Order: sequence, then structure tokens, then C-alpha cells
Amino acid sequence: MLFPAAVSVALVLGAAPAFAAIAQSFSPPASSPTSQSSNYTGASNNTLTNSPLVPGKAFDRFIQIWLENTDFATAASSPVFQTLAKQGITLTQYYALTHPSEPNYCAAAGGDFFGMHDDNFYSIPKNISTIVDLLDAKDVSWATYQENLPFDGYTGFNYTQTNYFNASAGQYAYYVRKHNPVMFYNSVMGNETRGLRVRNFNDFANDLNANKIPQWSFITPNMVNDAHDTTIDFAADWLQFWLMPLLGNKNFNTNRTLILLTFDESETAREGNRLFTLLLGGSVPTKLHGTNDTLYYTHYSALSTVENNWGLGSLGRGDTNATLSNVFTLVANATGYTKNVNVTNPPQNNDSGMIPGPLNPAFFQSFTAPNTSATGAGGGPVFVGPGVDMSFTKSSLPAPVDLSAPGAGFPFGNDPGFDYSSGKLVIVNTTSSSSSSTAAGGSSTAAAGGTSTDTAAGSTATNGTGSTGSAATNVVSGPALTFAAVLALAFAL
Ligand SMILES: *[C@@H]1O[C@H](CO)[C@@H](O)[C@H](O)[C@H]1NC(C)=O
Ligand SMILES: *[C@@H]1O[C@H](CO)[C@@H](O)[C@H](O)[C@H]1NC(C)=O
Ligand SMILES: *[C@@H]1O[C@H](CO)[C@@H](O)[C@H](O)[C@H]1NC(C)=O
Ligand SMILES: *[C@@H]1O[C@H](CO)[C@@H](O)[C@H](O)[C@H]1NC(C)=O
Ligand SMILES: *[C@@H]1O[C@H](CO)[C@@H](O)[C@H](O)[C@H]1NC(C)=O
Ligand SMILES: *[C@@H]1O[C@H](CO)[C@@H](O)[C@H](O)[C@H]1NC(C)=O
Ligand SMILES: *[C@@H]1O[C@H](CO)[C@@H](O)[C@H](O)[C@H]1NC(C)=O
Ligand SMILES: *[C@@H]1O[C@H](CO)[C@@H](O)[C@H](O)[C@H]1NC(C)=O
Ligand SMILES: *[C@@H]1O[C@H](CO)[C@@H](O)[C@H](O)[C@H]1NC(C)=O
Ligand SMILES: *[C@@H]1O[C@H](CO)[C@@H](O)[C@H](O)[C@H]1NC(C)=O
Ligand SMILES: *[C@@H]1O[C@H](CO)[C@@H](O)[C@H](O)[C@H]1NC(C)=O
Ligand SMILES: CC(=O)N[C@H]1CO[C@H](CO)[C@@H](O)[C@@H]1O
Repeated sequence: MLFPAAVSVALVLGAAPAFAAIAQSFSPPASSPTSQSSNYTGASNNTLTNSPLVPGKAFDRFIQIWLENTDFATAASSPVFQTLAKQGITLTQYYALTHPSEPNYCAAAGGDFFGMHDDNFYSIPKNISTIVDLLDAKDVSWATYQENLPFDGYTGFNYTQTNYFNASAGQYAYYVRKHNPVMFYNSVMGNETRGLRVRNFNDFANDLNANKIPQWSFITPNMVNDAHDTTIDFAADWLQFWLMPLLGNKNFNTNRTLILLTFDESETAREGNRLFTLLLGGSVPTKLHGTNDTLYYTHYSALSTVENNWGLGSLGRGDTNATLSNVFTLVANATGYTKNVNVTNPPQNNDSGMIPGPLNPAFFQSFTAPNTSATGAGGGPVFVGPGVDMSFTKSSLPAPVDLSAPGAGFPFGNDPGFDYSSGKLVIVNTTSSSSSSTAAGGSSTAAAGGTSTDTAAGSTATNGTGSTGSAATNVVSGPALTFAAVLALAFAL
């Protein structure tokens, strides 16, 4: 939540907020990255089932690992990152899209952050597509692995458990929904087959040992291991414990594996949201180890690169924006892709609160249909999901309205009630009154109540376990706010 302010923003705020780091040093959560551990919370009780391997043009497996809130220079000064850089390619001009965390994760799956500029509870209607639709259309297997997820498909706002460093220190929120890229999308979480591919770290150890790591995966370490609540040195220790041994594990890294190690956003506004980013894995030829790639990339490049590699369709959103979605040169070279552009005047990716959209309650505009005239790097068609109203285009939308006041009818902050606590998807009626405080996530930590806006096909609706939590807080109070005030609020979250 805390996003330590930049000097420039601190001036706007008047005083710099306290740094979020907590004083603790790294200690391994498990005996090795291939071992299960009670510290990971959720047990593994099955092995991921994957469709047969779909060969890619440049790689057969893509693994994304995101750490948190770190400036380029901070990571570049870490000896562990320096060591890793010698084993891969450093992307010196790779940028996040906005602040704070959640909109970046949202964009990593859906190709847009839809105006979001905070870390609140959101759910996105099922007609909005994601990378999962593109991968599933070609049977490319995928999963996300979330450290400390209590069970597969858990949809709660966070999960609080015993502090595994020091049990007497009380409860700790190691897992947070806002760092889980597919979690916001009802097209994923409202579909049991898909929702159960949101897995935990005991599943990771299990799937790894069974050689079932899928072809596309997104890995989110917990709130201490990803540097969010700690420091770059703590995260570097975690990389030494977890990633470095896995680079030598054939079930993780083969000569057809590409690993993207990056951060969600920078810590300060100094460098325009530039992130120290590495391409690792056996698909990076030895002769390129220790080199820099200086082309301009953003989080959308991770979408376009995957689309390019497997000849997928596109989302017709940021993944097809020529400025924001260059394909990693390593891959473009291998596939013969020639549409990358040299962005000499990069866009300003530190702003967010002023961008209207369906997830900006104060500047609300409806979701738009994907741009079906866009051409993505995979060459396939723009994916149009069921129930998309093609008449909703950027140019046809009315001016933004303010739905930020309680009761103003902002529709996308409500919990759609997807409950996987039984190991199957059950849709809970989150509007029914109940003495139980159990939210759809299956624990007491889901954030939002209110009307379900979107239910999934093929599941049973139940009642009696509705959330009593309040709707997500809308911090920005109206369109009259100045740019400076909106920026300051966005950074203060
Ligand atoms: C859980 O974490 C603590 C702190 O790092 C560690 O001492 C303990 O050995 C871990 N448990 C397991 C099962 O690895
Ligand atoms: C990649 O690994 C496979 C299987 O281990 C091996 O047959 C092949 O020669 C390797 N290719 C390269 C370029 O190293
Ligand atoms: C890569 O870029 C860094 C600056 O980000 C620079 O210090 C380093 O010398 C460059 N390395 C190569 C091999 O060009
Ligand atoms: C992009 O263009 C600039 C200015 O013409 C040039 O200096 C730079 O080398 C180019 N970058 C790449 C990656 O081609
Ligand atoms: C692509 O992204 C840039 C930078 O954010 C933006 O200025 C431009 O409007 C976008 N293009 C389209 C077609 O949306
Ligand atoms: C891509 O190809 C160009 C031209 O052959 C070459 O100079 C460059 O080193 C290659 N870069 C990567 C990352 O493969
Ligand atoms: C998507 O679905 C929502 C909820 O059913 C609906 O309100 C909206 O108009 C749809 N948007 C598009 C672009 O199809
Ligand atoms: C896996 O765990 C879930 C929830 O913890 C449980 O409902 C389900 O029955 C278990 N499945 C198996 C195969 O044990
Ligand atoms: C959910 O509960 C509310 C309040 O009890 C009720 O009005 C509504 O009809 C229920 N919705 C469904 C789908 O059962
Ligand atoms: C976890 O969720 C609870 C309930 O929504 C909330 O009060 C708390 O602030 C959250 N903590 C974190 C770290 O997200
Ligand atoms: C759920 O997802 C699977 C895998 O993409 C797909 O085959 C199935 O049709 C989806 N079900 C619904 C009801 O959309
Ligand atoms: C739709 C539904 O599941 N309704 C149930 C709600 O809970 C009451 C009391 O447990 C049941 O009787 C209903 O069948």
C-alpha cells in the first residue's frame, strides 16, 4: 500500500511519508525452492494438468517474476542483481505503466489498467478479455503462483496468517489480491477451470518436481520477499534462495525457457517509472550474457512478446499500442518481427489519477470494446469475448462522470462472490444479509460487499455467506481535484 514518495511528490504532499520497510532480515520460508513448507500456508493437493506442449518460435516457456517498488538504480546497485545480469540481458529502458501497484498487475493480464490509480478492490466484467483468453485459444498452458495464497483460486482482498519469522509478532498479511494479475478479471476467476490455475507456492514445488510448470506463468513472491514491506537486500536474499538454484533446475529452466525478472513500479518518480529488468533463462544465448538491450519496453511488451512467440491473437488494447509494446529484441530477432519502434520521447508513465476509465470512480467511463482494427505482434485476430458490446468505443463514450461518492453506483468495486474454498467454484450471494462475516474469498479478509455485477456460467449460486465488509474506499473525491492533488493521492496510497 505504502508508496514512498519521490522528492518531487513529497513537496506536493508537504511531508514525506514514513518508509514502509520493516526491520527484519531474510530467512528462508522453506528448506529449498523445490520443497513444500507450512510457511506457504496453502497445501498442495493436486498436480497441474497441462495441454501438450505448444512449441514457440523463440521459447517454449515464459516465466514472469515481479518484485515491488524499486528504482532502477537501487536494483542496479545490488550485488545479486549484478550477478544475475551477467547471466542474462539487462533491459535498460523497461518502464512500468503507472502507480501504484495494482493497476500495473491489472495491465499485465488485460493490456489496460482502465483508469485505475489505487489499490482498492475491483472486479472486471467477464466480457473483458485477458492473456488467458489468448493462451487458452491456442492451448498454451498457464498458471499463476502466488506465495501464501491460502488455497487455489482464493479471491479475498488479502490473507493474514501467523508471522513465520516470529510467531509471537502476531498476524501478517503475506498475500495480497492487488499483486495477482488475473484476479481482477471475472473472465478468469468466474470460470472454475481457470480460477483453479491460480495456485500457491506449495503447488509450485509440487508442479516443479512433477515437471508440470506450464508454458506461461506469473510468479508473485509474498509481501516481504518481493521487497514491498522490506528492502532490495531482502528481496535479493530471496532471489539467492529461490531463483538462483532454480536456474540450474531442468524442470524450471531449459534452453527453451525465457524468464522476465522485473518490478511492478519504481519507488520514486525520479526516473519516469524505469525498472531494472532482466531476461534470464536458457533461451538467452551465452554470447548475449551481460549485455544491455536499450530499446523502450513496458509491461505491455511482456504481452506482445508472448503473442509474437506463439502467434497468438491480441487484446486490442495496450498490447497493440506501437509505442508501449515493443517485442523484446531477443525474441523479435528470432521470429523475424520487424515492427519494433525506437521510442525516443517516452511517454510520462508516472501519472495515473487523471486518466478516465471504468476503474476510476471519480472520472468514470464505461469499458470499451477492444480495438478490432489493431494488429498485434502475434498476427492473430483481436480476441472478442462473449457479450462484448462493440458499440462502446473510445469516441462514442460520454464524458467522464463522478461515481466516487458512497451510493453513487460505482459498479466495479463489488465482490462478485467467487468462492473456491471447497476446491470448486461456488458463487456466493454477497448482497444477502448474514451474521457470518465470511466473504467470498473464504476467509474474513475480502474487502468489498455490495451487488454482484457479473456471475459466471456453469456454477451454482448459493447464499448465506455474504460479505459484511464495506465497499472499497474511493479515495479521490471528485473531478474538481487539481492534477497535483490527484497525483499526490495516487502516490500516498
Ligand atoms: C518457516 O520459516 C522460518 C523462518 O524463515 C524457518 O525458520 C522455518 O524453518 C520455516 N519452516 C519450514 C518448514 O521450512
Ligand atoms: C537444448 O536442450 C536439448 C535437450 O536437452 C538438446 O537436445 C539441445 O541440443 C539443446 N540445444 C541447444 C541449442 O543447446
Ligand atoms: C549497461 O548499462 C549500464 C547502465 O545501465 C552500464 O553501466 C553498463 O556499462 C552497460 N553494459 C554494457 C555491457 O554496455
Ligand atoms: C534510437 O534512436 C536514438 C536516436 O536516434 C539512437 O541513439 C539509439 O541508438 C536508438 N536506439 C535503438 C535501440 O536503436
Ligand atoms: C499509445 O500509448 C501512448 C502513450 O501512452 C498514447 O499517447 C497513445 O494515445 C496510445 N495510442 C493509442 C492508439 O491508444
Ligand atoms: C538482434 O539482432 C541484431 C542485428 O542482427 C544484433 O545486432 C543484436 O545483437 C541482436 N540482439 C539480440 C538481443 O538478440
Ligand atoms: C461488458 O459487460 C458489462 C456488464 O455486463 C456491461 O455493462 C458492459 O456494457 C459491457 N461492455 C462491453 C464493452 O461490452
Ligand atoms: C484440495 O483442497 C481443497 C480445498 O482445500 C479441497 O476442497 C479439495 O477437496 C482438495 N482436493 C483434493 C483432490 O484433495
Ligand atoms: C442475493 O441476495 C439479495 C438480498 O437477500 C437478494 O435480493 C437477491 O435476489 C439475491 N440474488 C441472487 C442471485 O440470489
Ligand atoms: C487486509 O484486508 C483487510 C480487510 O479488508 C484490511 O482491513 C487490511 O487493511 C488489509 N491489509 C493489507 C495489508 O492489505
Ligand atoms: C472456462 O475456461 C475454459 C478454458 O479456457 C473454457 O474451455 C470454457 O469454455 C470456459 N467456460 C465458460 C463457461 O466460459
Ligand atoms: C438460492 C439459494 O441457495 N437459496 C438458499 C439460501 O439459503 C436458505 C437458507 O439456508 C436456503 O433455504 C435457500 O435455498
